[in-house]
Amino acid sequence: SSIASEPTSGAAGVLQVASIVDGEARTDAPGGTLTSTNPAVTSEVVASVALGDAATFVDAARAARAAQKAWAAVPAPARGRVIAQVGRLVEANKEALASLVTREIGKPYPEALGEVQEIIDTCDFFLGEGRRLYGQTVPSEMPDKQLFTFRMPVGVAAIITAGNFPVAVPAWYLVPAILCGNSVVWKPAEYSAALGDALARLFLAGGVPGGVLNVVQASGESTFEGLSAAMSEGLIDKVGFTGSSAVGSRIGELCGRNLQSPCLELGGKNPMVVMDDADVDLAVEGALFGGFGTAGQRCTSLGTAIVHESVFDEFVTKLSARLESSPIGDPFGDVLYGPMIHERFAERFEDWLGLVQDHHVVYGSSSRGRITSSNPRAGFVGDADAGIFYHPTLVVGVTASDEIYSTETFGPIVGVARFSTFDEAMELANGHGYGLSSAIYTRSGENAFRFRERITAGMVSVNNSTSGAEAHLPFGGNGKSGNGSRQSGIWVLDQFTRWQSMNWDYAGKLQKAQMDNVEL
Ligand code: UN1
Repeated sequence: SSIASEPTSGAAGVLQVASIVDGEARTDAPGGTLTSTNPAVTSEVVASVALGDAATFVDAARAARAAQKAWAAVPAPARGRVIAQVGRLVEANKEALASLVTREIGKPYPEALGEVQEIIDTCDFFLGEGRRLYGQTVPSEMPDKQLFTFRMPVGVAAIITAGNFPVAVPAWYLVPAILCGNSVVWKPAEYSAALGDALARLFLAGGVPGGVLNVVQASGESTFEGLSAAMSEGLIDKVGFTGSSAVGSRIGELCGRNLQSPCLELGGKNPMVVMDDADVDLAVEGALFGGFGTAGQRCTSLGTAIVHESVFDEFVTKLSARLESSPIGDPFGDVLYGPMIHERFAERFEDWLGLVQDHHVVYGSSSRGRITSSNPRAGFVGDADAGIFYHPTLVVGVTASDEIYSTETFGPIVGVARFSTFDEAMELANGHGYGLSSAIYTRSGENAFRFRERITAGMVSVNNSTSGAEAHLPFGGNGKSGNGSRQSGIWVLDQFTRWQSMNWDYAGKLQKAQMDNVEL
């Protein structure tokens, strides 16, 4: 069947989702069938997903390879117009796509609208880049000779993304990759298969040719197997991966064996330093949103608040009070956060709750863990028994030797550590080895710049939360958070293009570089 702009609805509005290779839905399911459910009401089936396997991935890579040269031959400004058209379609479907984000992964609706807006912003940015994609003219060592640089497309990009930002983060890869003249094999997270399908259909309906964007719905292991086979056949030129540091390191090994450097956006343990001169109320709001917004399931979520001893008690008391009064529940309601994305995230989160049980857990100690009618929460919005909801947990008195200090948790849990000197704060802010996002709360410009100089993270907020990066600044991390690659803005162009140099000699005689230079 050919791809129209609307996904097929089966019984009771259940979306029928399959891989899309060369513009054709692959409804056979060699990898079995998966059911995608609403994490706020797990009895509600969102989609039935026909999974592909490793061979589907290789087929998709072949289709991408076959389509790439013709796409690269389309002038970049015309590719930009296609991206602009995709942006307009996303805008026209903003509420529908945001509702599907809320239904399939439980992200509160206002945040889901913000996520869809990030796609629109990305398309806006890259419409303009289609008319730039600048190279340079460079002087030569010799007379009658001119040097140039050009950006070349990479070729075929394999993009593997996570379920917590199921449409914006994929768009950060797909939009620039396609704009730069590449073709793509995209593997969305299994938790967000319907969103992967919906976003891909908007790209195809906007005018991206079928072979230029292929979607493989498959398990992680099949994808790894397919990626590895496609790479050994020379079908993949670039891998972009957003997900855990553990999987990122496997992808990195595979790419290394194939002499490729992937774009890796991995985990975070993002610190927030609260100085003695901070606006504590503002810092509390930053911790509430950064740590508990999206149920802590952002790679930029706050890990540990590192608080000066003089404001420590005030900070903990105020943050506990804000948590106490913040509604949690139905992500279509007015809530601080909704459910965990999937039962698999909840299982890992339960492990964390076990690990911190000996700590001083100030909030949620009497009612911790899963929110149900037998472990209720005042002010819960919706039906607690129907979904995967968790009480917020604040772990007070975290030190560098605690496991929770140095490991990403991906759930509604925040550690609070105490410091007295700036050096101690910086040691705690960097010592876990991640380096994605960070924040400092202070009224002093000097503190802010000293923090910026000494933090190893790729992103720094002053008096704002660790999460909420804008879509046109470089996004990415260091250490365990990635391999130094950056997405977004002009910086991502270095992921999806390679520099080509050219020299043009019009002297009419052979001039030898490094030998026939003009003597001064
Ligand atoms: C992620 O969690 O993978 O900075 C990305 C933010 C968002 C992106 C998060 N704009 O929180």
